[in-house]
Amino acid sequence: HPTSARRPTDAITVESVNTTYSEEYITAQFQNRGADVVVQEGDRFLIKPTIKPFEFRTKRKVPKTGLMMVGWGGNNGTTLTATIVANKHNISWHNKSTVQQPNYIGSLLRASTIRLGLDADGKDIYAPLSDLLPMVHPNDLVLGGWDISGARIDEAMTRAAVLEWDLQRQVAPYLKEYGAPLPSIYYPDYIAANQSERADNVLPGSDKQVHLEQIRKDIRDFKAKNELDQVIVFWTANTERYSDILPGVNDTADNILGAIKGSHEEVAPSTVFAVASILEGAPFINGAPQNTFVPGVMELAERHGSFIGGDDLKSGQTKLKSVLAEFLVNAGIKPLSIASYNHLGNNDGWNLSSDRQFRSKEISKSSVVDDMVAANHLLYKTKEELEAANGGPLPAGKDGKAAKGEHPDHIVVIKYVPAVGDSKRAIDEYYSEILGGGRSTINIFNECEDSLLATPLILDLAILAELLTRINYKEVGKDADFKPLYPVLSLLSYMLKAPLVKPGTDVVNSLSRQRNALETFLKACIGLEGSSDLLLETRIW
Ligand code: NAI
Ligand code: DG6
Repeated sequence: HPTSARRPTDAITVESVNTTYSEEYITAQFQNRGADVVVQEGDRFLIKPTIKPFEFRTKRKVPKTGLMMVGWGGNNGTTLTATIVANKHNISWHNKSTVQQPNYIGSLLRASTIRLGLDADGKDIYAPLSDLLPMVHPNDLVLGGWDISGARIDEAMTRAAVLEWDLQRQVAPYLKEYGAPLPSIYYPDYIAANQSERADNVLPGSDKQVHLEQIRKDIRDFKAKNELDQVIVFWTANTERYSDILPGVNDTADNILGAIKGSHEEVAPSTVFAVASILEGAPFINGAPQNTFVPGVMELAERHGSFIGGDDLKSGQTKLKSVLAEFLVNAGIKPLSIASYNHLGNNDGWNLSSDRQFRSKEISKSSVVDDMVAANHLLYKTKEELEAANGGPLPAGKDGKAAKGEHPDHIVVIKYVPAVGDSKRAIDEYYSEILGGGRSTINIFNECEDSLLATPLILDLAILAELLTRINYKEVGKDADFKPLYPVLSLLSYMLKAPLVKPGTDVVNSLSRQRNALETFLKACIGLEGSSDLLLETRIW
């Protein structure tokens, strides 16, 4: 299948004074064009275009990379493992109507393309996104990880009940060779009580420092045993409750290390994994919604220059929302309410049927339209505008919280319905104001296997995170030497519901802006301008 085809790692060559190739590096000059805006009296804007020269340097050698999943025995972990095995061994399988070939459909890197420019006949030429820079092929990822459930990976795949039986039957012998996941950290208070019956593979004791050391050792051992150059650690375990942010406990790097030493109750398993990964220099990505990255963890990542990314895979309903809400607001239509329901019957749904875990998911699913609303003050009055109209501060809302700017009502409901298994049903209503007080209602019903959407995202995140560790930059005229990117990998936002960003910078939820950022960055690394739809040659004589 073309999405799993192995392509040359030097498929794209740029011939330009801006781009140089050595055996070790691709080096590119890039002009970062922006604009400084001053908002002046009387609704006027003064804009000064800016240009900052940069140099990007990418290591060309693709490292031998391991992917260690926390929650390996879950639906995502086992689906990912079976998918890679099927692609690697070219295993096809019968479903009720056809013979299915393995593929990587749903992966931005493997199954989407990028426009490179025009050929001699003026026709657009597209290449797989993964051709832009040398990247790990998913088939080459060495897999491993942890789970609080001791089921072997083949047994866990059967338990997940995601894949067609004929595929399960054929990949099972390969999955059996992986054995069982490594024992993991289980603090029962963090996930739903209904998960306790599968927790039969847990690290003994309650000493969090001992747990931290064990996870660090697991990462080192996995790296050594498989002779890896790089290991990515990925949280695809159950959604945890939020940790309380407490001064002296998890607010600074030193405090979070101290809190682990003192086995403080507000240190979640996912935070221990994040800290272990940071201390081992292994990029850590959080595929679930909880606040693993408490302020102390962010500071620790910065201190060690160790890469982190998150939160929560953006697979279906939220991805569509980030497109639809933007379409409406950018079309000058005003969403008044967005009501999102879904029900599902897998173990994730069961865990989320517990209030505190649902709350984590509700938060990550709810923030996605905020930046689109903030971008259009013609439709949504800002807090300042409301206060000016009110002639003073606004009263608190019905929920007792401080008043904010105008915002559509937005609700998120998730229910557990065992019968539908991994096949999630998502129902959304977008209710909007149109011309002259008219109303528009858009209803959407989506049904699909959750884990088949999530698996390609995990691959994209792991492969991109690895790539971003190989890219260094220099601000020309300012930096003497090349340096790594900022540790919070906000370029991964496309795949994440509540993107983690550099503190003090804005979150971008718009899917098209997220893709554009990634595309522009990867192009910049080979000395190409960002993607533009100006198509000037089609507009002029
Ligand atoms: P799952 O419930 O099938 O798998 C989670 C696995 O984590 C289970 O095998 C469980 O035993 C294990 N686990 C729980 N706590 C653990 C710990 N402390 N250490 C190691 N293992 C632990 O869930 P699924 O469907 O694979 O989803 C995984 C995560 O990804 C969930 O948090 C979910 O909310 C999130 N997610 C899933 C999406 C999807 O479309 N499937 C999309 C977005 C996020
Ligand atoms: C129920 O909402 C289960 C969740 O884990 C979601 O399936 C997952 O977060 C994906 O959400 P979305 O909104 O991207 O479809």
